[in-house]
Amino acid sequence: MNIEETLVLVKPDGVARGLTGEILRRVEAKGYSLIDLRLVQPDRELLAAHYEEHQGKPFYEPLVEFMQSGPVVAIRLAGNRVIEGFRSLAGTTDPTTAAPGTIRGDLGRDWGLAVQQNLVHGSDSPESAARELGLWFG
Ligand code: DAT
Ligand code: MG
Repeated sequence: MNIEETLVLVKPDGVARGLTGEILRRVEAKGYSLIDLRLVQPDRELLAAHYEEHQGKPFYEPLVEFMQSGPVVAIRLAGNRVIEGFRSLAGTTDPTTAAPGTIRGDLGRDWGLAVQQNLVHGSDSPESAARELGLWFG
């Protein structure tokens, strides 16, 4: 067993479309545990720290703007190999090509929305998870 914690975000598009429950259902059905959960209206400072690795990339500004467009559900999620496991549940970054069966593949709307509107975020390593959980949950 390798019990880990990860940061999951239901992004503004997921909250606005009423998909928080469906996303939580998938996460709980997989056997992961909700440790903490909050509705957050993130400010630019939080998002700049969260997306530090992407600063300077062409999609950075639209991404930060989009993430401020409405409330986000932040989840502290625990489970065996949950960092890798949640990213597998989420699917690859672009909803157009994310595999069917994944959150992004099944629920990411393919009607010309920008790639950043891909419903969820999940930390990508133990180091990222520790850093991001600190930012969102203190
Ligand atoms: P992921 O969220 O799958 O970990 P990432 O960390 O590479 O992906 O990028 C963070 C977010 O930025 C991603 O969820 C959506 C957006 N993004 C990434 N690549 C993009 C691109 N080429 N065009 C537009 N948005 C992009
Ligand atoms: Mg990432």
